[in-house]
Amino acid sequence: MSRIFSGVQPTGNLHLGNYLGAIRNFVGLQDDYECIYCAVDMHAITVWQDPADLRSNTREVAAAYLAAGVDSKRSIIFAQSTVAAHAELAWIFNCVARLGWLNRMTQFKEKAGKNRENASLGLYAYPSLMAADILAYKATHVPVGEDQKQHLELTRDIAQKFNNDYETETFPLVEPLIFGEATRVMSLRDGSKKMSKSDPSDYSRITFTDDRDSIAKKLRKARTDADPLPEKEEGLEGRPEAANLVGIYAALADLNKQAVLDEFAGAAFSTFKPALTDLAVEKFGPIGEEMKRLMADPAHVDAILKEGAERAAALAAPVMAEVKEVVGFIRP
Ligand code: AQP
Repeated sequence: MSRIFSGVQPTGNLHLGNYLGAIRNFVGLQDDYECIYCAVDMHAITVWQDPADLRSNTREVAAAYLAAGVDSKRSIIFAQSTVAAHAELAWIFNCVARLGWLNRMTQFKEKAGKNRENASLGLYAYPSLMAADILAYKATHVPVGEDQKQHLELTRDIAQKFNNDYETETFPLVEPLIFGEATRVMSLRDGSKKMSKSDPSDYSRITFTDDRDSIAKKLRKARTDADPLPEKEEGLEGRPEAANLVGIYAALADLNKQAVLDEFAGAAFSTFKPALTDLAVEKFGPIGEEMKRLMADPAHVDAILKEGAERAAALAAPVMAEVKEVVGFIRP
């Protein structure tokens, strides 16, 4: 059976983009793959995290997985920092990856911004740790949103260079799994920016913890243009905010965008937004409620994370033994 690895950073403000682009897809994949789902706390600290918030947000990511329907008996749910293989393999990959490759990573450029000299070394090396996350388990498929495509290409480059340099076939070439109608959910305030946890405006995103009133308010305030919805999908071109809301509706309703337009062609946003609110409350609301219920029992979440860490460590152990042998580390 092929193996899946994916992760979400416990940086707070988990949102609809994280759900539609990644977490929701994790659930169905459990039928066909052995799945490993991680709260990537070591990635989170590449930018400053308050320690108490980090602990709580790590449990929140695990709770979001469970609430969305990940089954902790079938799949592995754990926190990255609790399995040492991630850090160990990341160091080896730091010595395989080339500076030139990392210099091209758009996420680093976006997150470091103008003050590049002040960014952490960890933020720069982020894609190398991500490659280690996946390859410590020889995972072959990685469900992610579109924004992670470039990092996965780098994972393939690292695997290939490692295999070539050491003349082995240790690592598989991973395949991204990017699917659904909302692989890149955009900010509700600006259709040119992706919905993101770190956007200073809470109105830019719908979060797992939003109730009906907040969802309604955020969608009411969501930026749109003045035209009614078009008849055909091509009519959404050049209308990023409209395309975003139609995409969110399609993903939540399990339809394609054209099917949504067949229902709402000619409608004004004053009609479409309340319909989208009802749908979001119906589909996303119960997941947030279940996440909050799970968060009220941190001991239960911790027990799942502990068991997951043990299972993950057992899968990574033979891979790390093989890698150390290949690299030439002695194992007295
Ligand atoms: N807007 C999005 N649309 C679709 N998928 C998305 N993902 C993130 N944003 C969107 C997917 O969610 C998974 C987890 O993301 P992450 O927490 O590891 O990091 P990120 O991509 O950096 O997420 P954010 O929310 O944008 O956080 P900040 O603001 O810290 O940068 C990934 O599979 C990602 O593709």
